[in-house]
Amino acid sequence: MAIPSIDISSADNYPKPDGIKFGYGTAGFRYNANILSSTVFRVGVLAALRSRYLGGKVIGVMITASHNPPPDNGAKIVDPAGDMLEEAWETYATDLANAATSQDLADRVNELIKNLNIDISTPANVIYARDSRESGPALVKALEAGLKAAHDAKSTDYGLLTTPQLHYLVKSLNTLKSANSYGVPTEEGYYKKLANAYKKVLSGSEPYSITIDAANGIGAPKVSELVKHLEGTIDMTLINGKYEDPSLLNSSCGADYVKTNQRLPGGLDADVPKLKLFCSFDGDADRIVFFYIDEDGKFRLLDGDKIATLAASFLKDLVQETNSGLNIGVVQTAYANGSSTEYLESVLKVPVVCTPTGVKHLHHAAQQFDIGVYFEANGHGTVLFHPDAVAKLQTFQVSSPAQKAAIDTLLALSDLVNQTVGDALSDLLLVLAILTIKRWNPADWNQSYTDLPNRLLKAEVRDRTMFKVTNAERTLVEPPLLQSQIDNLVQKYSQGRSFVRASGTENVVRIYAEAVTQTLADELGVKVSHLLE
Ligand code: 16G
Ligand code: ZN
Repeated sequence: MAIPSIDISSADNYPKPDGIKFGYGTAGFRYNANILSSTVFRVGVLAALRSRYLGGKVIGVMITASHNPPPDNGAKIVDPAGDMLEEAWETYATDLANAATSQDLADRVNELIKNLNIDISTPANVIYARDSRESGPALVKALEAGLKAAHDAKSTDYGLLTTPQLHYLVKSLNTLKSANSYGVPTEEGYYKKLANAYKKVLSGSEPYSITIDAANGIGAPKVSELVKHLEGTIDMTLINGKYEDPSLLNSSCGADYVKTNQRLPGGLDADVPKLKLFCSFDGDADRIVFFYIDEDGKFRLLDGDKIATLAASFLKDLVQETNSGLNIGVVQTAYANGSSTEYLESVLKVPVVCTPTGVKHLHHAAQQFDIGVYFEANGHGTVLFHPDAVAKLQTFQVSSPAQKAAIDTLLALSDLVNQTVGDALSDLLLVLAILTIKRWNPADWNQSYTDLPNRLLKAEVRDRTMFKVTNAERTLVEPPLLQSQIDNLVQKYSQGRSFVRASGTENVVRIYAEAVTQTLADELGVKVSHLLE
C-alpha cells in the first residue's frame, strides 16, 4: 500500500532564518525567541509524527528556556512515559529544523514517514504547555500551526505549567486506563497526589518553615497552589514570585544564579536570619537548590549533591528497616563534588554510577536500581522507584509495626517524588519531609560532608566539536595529548581533579577543577584553561 504523503505548505508562514544551524540538544531546542518560530512549527509536526509512530500515545511539548534569560525560549518533546525524547528522534528533530524551505521540509517529513513506516491515518495526540516567558504565546501559535499541518493532530493546550507538571500529565494520560495508572491527568490531580503523599509521610508533625525564591517564574503560582493543598503542613514564604513580569525571570535570582554565584538571590533583606532554610527554583521549576546562612554569617549552599546524599542516606535506613533486600544506587555526573562521591561510597556504602551530563543519561542509569537516586550538582534530579520494587513492597509480608511503618513511608515517597523527571516542587517536599523526620536544621544537613573547593570556568574556542570525551566526560580523547597535559597538572595538586568538556547548551568549553583549598582549585582551573589556548 502506498503511504500517503503529508502536505505542510503552511510552513511558508514560518520560514527558517538563513545562516542558522539549529540543534536539538540535551535541553531540546533553546535559542533567542526571535529566531525560534520555524523550529517550533517543526516541533509540532514531529511531535504529531512521534505520536502516530507510537500508535497514538500522548506526546508532550514544553515551550521553555528554563534558567536562560528572558529573551530566550525553547521547545522540548516529552515521550509517552513522561521521559525525554528518544535519542534517535533528536536527530530527526534537528534534521527537520534545518530544512531550508517548505518544500525541503515536506520532503524530509515524507521521507521520515516512509523510512519509519508511520501510518499517518493513526490519530495523533499531543499536549503542550509553556513557562511564563513573553514569547510563549506566539511560539504556541507556531506549534499549533505545525500540529494542524501534520494532518490535524488532536491537541490540548494546558496553558502555563512547570516543565515537570507537563511530564506528569503525559505519563498520567498514557497510563489512564492501565492497572498502574500514574495519577489523575489534571493539574489538580498533580497537587493532590503530592499533597496526599506528603501528609501521609508526615502525619502530625510541626510544619517546616522555608522561604522559596521562585526565580520570578512559573514555579511561583504553582507552588502557591500546591501549598493550598498541603493544609498547613508547610510554612512557606515566597520571594521573587513576580512571574507576571517576564522581564524579571531568572534576573539575579533562581537556582542557576544561586548555584553559579554561590550567593543569596536578590529579593532578600541583607539581614537574613541564621540557620533558616531557603531554596531557589529555576525558571521552569525543574531544578532546586537549598541554602542558609550559618552561625558565622556565611552563605552555605545545599546543592544537588547534598540533596542526593540526604535522600540516599534516608532511603537506605528505611530500606534496611523493611528487610526487603531492595538495592539503592546513586547516579551523578562528573560535576558532582568529589567529597559527595566519597561520602556515598565510603560512609553510606551506596554504589555510585557516573554518567554524562544531561537528565536523560542519569535517568536511564537510575532505572537500573530498585531505588535510583539521581541528581546533577545544579539541582536537577529525582528518585526513581522501580515498578517491581513498588510491587514487592505493596505485597510484602510484614512481621513488625516498625517494618510496616517503613514500607508505608517508602510507598508514600514513591508517590511524593515525581517519577518522570526532576521536579522542584516534588523535590522540595522530599527534602522537607526528610528534614522534619530527622528533626534537622540546615546545618545538621550540611555537616554530613564538606564540599571540596572547586572552580567552574568556561572558555570560548574556535570549534568545540573538536573536544571529544569518554569515561562519562571525565577523560578527553581529542584533541590528542590534552588529557595527558591535564593529568600532569592534576597530580601536582592535593585532592586535585579536573576535566574539560564541550557544553551542550552554549558555544563554549567548560573546565571544572577541584582541590584541597579554594586557591589551589582556582589555580588548577586557570592552568587547565591555559592549555586550551
Ligand atoms: C541541560 C540539561 C541539564 C544539564 C545542562 C548542562 C536536561 C533537561 N537539561 O540544561 O541537565 O545540566 O544542560 O549544560 O537534560 P551544559 O552542557 O551547557 O554544561
Ligand atoms: Zn529548568
